[in-house]
Amino acid sequence: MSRAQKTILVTQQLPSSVENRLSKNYVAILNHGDALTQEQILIQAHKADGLLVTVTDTVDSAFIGALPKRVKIIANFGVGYEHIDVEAAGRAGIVVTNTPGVLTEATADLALLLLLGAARRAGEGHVMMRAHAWRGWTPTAMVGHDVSGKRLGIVGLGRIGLAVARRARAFNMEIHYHNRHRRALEDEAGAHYHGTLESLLAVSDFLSLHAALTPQTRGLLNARTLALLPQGAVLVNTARGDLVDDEALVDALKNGRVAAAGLDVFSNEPHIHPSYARLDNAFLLPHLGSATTDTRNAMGFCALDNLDAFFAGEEPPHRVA
Ligand code: 8YV
Repeated sequence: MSRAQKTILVTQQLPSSVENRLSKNYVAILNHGDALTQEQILIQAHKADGLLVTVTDTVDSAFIGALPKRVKIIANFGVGYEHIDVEAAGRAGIVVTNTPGVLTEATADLALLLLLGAARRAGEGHVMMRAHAWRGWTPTAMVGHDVSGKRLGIVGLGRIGLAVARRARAFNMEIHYHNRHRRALEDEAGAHYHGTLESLLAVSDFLSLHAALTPQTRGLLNARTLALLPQGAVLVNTARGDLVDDEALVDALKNGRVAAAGLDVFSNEPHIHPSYARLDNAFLLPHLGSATTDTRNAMGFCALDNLDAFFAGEEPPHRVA
């Protein structure tokens, strides 16, 4: 069967250039409405040879078990794939792919935006201006925290962590990191390695999370570990909300143990912990890490490259199961 006869079911609207390329090469079942539920996907899946899914789709073992045999590949639009049970997919003989690399720079930019925004109280200032509540400049109003000369702890020095480190050096920050394995010297570029998370936390005036969400990293930052940060540290999360125990972070933001947090990702998106929206020192964005036109196009094309290779009988470039 040629590629043009293969059918791909897409669960969310994609950039038009991506949908156009998909529709040229495949029978594309597109969705320009709300995100599909598992039941809605399953109703249409019997027509599909592949699924193109996003972070909002829960692809768990029950769902995979209910997929018709015809579905042979699940191409994820995104690098993180904790929402897909890759072991269940493997058992079912379904290939899973992701889109690494193409969103590294955009996500690292956003981490710096959060780091600076949280440190310099940009969110509070913006809200004040929008409310016409600014009473004028004073020497003591809305003072924040310097970034220059501070220590930045990076949890997970992978592609995005490295790109954050490169940017932070330009802001004169000292880079520390914790990884399961120490990076090669040329990757470290002077960054200080910590063999344990605890050791990294103790020196992190700023902490930026770049670890994948796994059973081991879920709740990595909790009451115990947050208490190891220097008093008044700033936390940045562009990775996954479930790396952080929300209750513990809310407490730490309330009592000043953590001076500010810049958060782009949350547990149970889009239903964020209600306290975040009430905390002046929480600088919040709605999961914008990869949200630029070029990057979202590149993510879509990367997902299509994976599908093309698979249906050409080749190994997809970014196979994770
Ligand atoms: C994506 C992300 O927008 O790629 C990831 O893992 O978190 C985001 O940048 C999202 O996953 C789209 O599915």
